[in-house]
Order: sequence, then structure tokens, then C-alpha cells
Amino acid sequence: MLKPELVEKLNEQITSEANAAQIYLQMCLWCEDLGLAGAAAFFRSHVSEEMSHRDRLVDYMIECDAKVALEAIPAPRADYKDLIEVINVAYAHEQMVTKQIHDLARIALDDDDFSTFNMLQWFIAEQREELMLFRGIVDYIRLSGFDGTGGDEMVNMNKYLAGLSASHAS
Ligand code: OFO
Repeated sequence: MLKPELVEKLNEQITSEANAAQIYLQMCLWCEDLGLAGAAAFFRSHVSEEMSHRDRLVDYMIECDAKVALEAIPAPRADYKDLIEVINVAYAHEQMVTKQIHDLARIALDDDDFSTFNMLQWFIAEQREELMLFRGIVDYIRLSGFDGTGGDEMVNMNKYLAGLSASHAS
């Protein structure tokens, strides 16, 4: 039986994962509008990934016979200055989600809820992977001299993100 605080926090996390899917879909569409098919594919691949995170949490709640209460998802931001800002916002978002997951793990441990703590190990590893992924993109931007505008660097950035979307389909 999950403690009420944990039920509430897990429900919030379910909404947070669905919210991430909306944010990434809007980022994908922003890229599509600019003809950046590779960058769009990268963000699109994250949409299904976030939905699978949501479903993983929903399934856990069902296994624990806990009540799932879906909440409203705010409209995602639709406008960005350039692709660098999109990447930075996505990276900051993953850092925030990582903190949410760590906070959940701390609550589970404080409650001696080892089952939830065990379930959250998957998310802890997943967030470590997500942070590594986005940190790699930020490094690529710095090393390539990409300044967010068009030209060869934009073409290369688009190709780089297309490659990541192909290798990061999980
Ligand atoms: Fe669910 O990992 Fe991103 O937000």
C-alpha cells in the first residue's frame, strides 16, 4: 500500500512525463517549421519515450492498487529564438525532471517504501542517460562553433541530431 504523499507525487510525475511529451512534440514542430528534419526527428523520438515513462508509472500505480488521477497539461512554449535555445530549454527540462525523480526516491526511502525505491532505479538510470545525451549536444554546439544561425553549421547540427535520434530510440 503506497503512502498518500507518494501517491500524490507519483501522480504529479505521471503528469510531468506527459507534459514533457507535449514540450518535445512542440519542439519537433518548431524544427519542422524551419525544415530541420533531423532535429525534428530527434525531438519526435523523445515524445514516444516520454509517453513510455508516463505509462511505466501508470502501470506501477496499477500494480500497487493506487489511484491514478490525471491532471491538466499546460500548453507548451511554441516560440524559440533559435535551435540553441531549444536545446538549452530541453536540457534544463531534463535537469528539472532528474530532480523530481531524485525527490521521489528520497520520499520512498524515508517511508521505507523499498518497492517504489526499486521501481525508481530505472528512472534514475534513465535520467542519467538523458543528462549525458543533452550535455553531449551542448558540447557539440560549443566545439562546432554553431551559433544558431543558418549555413554549414546548421546543416551539420541537423545531421548530428538526426544521427542521435536513430541511435537513441529507446
Ligand atoms: Fe521522462 O525523461 Fe525526459 O523528461
